[in-house]
Amino acid sequence: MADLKLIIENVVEGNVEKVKELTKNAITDGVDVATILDDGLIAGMGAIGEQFERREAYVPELLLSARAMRAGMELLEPLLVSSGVQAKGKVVLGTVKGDVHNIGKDLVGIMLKGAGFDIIDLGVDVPPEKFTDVVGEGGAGIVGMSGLLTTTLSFMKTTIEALDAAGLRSRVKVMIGGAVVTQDYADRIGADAYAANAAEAVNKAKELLGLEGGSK
Ligand code: B1M
Repeated sequence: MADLKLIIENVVEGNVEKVKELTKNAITDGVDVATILDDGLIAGMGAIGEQFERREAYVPELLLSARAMRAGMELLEPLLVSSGVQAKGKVVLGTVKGDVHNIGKDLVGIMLKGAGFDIIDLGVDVPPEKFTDVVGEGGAGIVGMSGLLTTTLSFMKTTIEALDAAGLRSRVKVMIGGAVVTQDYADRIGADAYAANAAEAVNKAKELLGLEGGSK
């Protein structure tokens, strides 16, 4: 437990090398990967987020913490992505237009990959037409959108409308998530699923494609 507390502290401090070292140590000590992620790295981002809300931290500090968290995540990625899993379907993933937050989206991508999905990661600040272009190329079963800003959340709705206008909506399921997204919002904009975290995203994706192990 002491190590996880140190991981939190060093993510908050934005100390990349220390986060790497502590994450490696936790892995070597046999700490469960999900625990390192949830109770160490993500908890650290949560703590700096709270400081940001209280105006005790500012954007540069957030960036340093994000960099430290990503350094830890990179070490966990091979362990989260289990080998030899059969491809379950293709997910086109991106953070919506105007929004550059990528940590949650990347985590969802890693977990989906680990569960056997093919991921086409469009990155951040993805305009609706980019989603429709890629879905138009065929093969995708799910469009996954991440959004962390209230101000740009409406691009999720715009993207669904763009898929509709391009005659592609019936071809794909739409899953959304991110700190400011709710089930209620998903219902209102006509998304097929909402997931609160990366593990739930995997269950919902399976459920959407009618695969075994979905949450229903
Ligand atoms: Co910004 N930011 N940020 N930020 N940032 C938030 C989101 C904020 C809540 C902080 C706050 O005020 N409390 C706030 C948004 C408020 C709002 O709109 N309601 C905010 C703001 C205001 C801003 C700026 C406008 C600040 C400014 O410039 N004044 C600016 C906007 C830039 C832009 O996008 N245009 C900005 C910038 C930044 C940084 C660049 C400095 C940095 C991002 C670095 C990066 O991503 N590379 C940053 C960060 C780090 C945060 C906080 C602190 C942490 C976000 C994070 O990575 N969390 C965040 C505060 C917070 O969330 N508590 C905040 C960890 C991550 C694992 O969680 O992304 O929620 P999350 O993902 C989860 C789930 O939500 C879910 O699964 C993930 C894993 O469990 N999930 C999905 C996510 N996507 C999903 C998709 C799915 C399913 C589930 O299906 C497809």
